Amino acid sequence: MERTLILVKPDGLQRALSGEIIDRLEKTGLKISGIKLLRLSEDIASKHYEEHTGKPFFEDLVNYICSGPIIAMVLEGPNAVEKARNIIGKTNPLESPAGTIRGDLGLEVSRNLIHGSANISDANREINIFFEKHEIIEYKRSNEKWIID
Ligand code: DAT
Ligand code: MG
Repeated sequence: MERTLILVKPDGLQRALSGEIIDRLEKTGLKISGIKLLRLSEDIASKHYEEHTGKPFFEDLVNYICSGPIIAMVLEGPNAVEKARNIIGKTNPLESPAGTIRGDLGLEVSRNLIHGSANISDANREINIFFEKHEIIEYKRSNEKWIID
């Protein structure tokens, strides 16, 4: 089953929106298979965002993601990557439609509350940065047949 990496960014926690953000994703039927609170080092943050190295916003991005605790989460389910990205919205909250997390809860691209992996290969790479194998738990939910055909 497909997995994606989600981060509730520091603004999400500071604004007490982590419950709301997780709620929206969890209610889709995607299953939480790993979750933790952590504060990123500059090294880990730079590794996570390595595709953006050298861009004008890179330093601010790394400072922001390291500025407070975050929640890292692995979500699992059919098309988990694309489904989570649809719920999250566009990179810039201003361009994100109503009904999406960034569209409903954010104003600026540099305070966009949440990260979700962009594709399956990014998801695998990012999950490996944040989670050890034993921190991802495989389990069945009793109502799974009502969520996944
Ligand atoms: P996403 O988080 O939607 O995958 P991305 O990978 O293009 O977006 O960029 C990573 C993060 O970098 C994004 O969530 C917010 C920040 N960012 C992207 N473009 C930016 C810009 N033009 N100015 C400031 N921050 C930006
Ligand atoms: Mg991205």
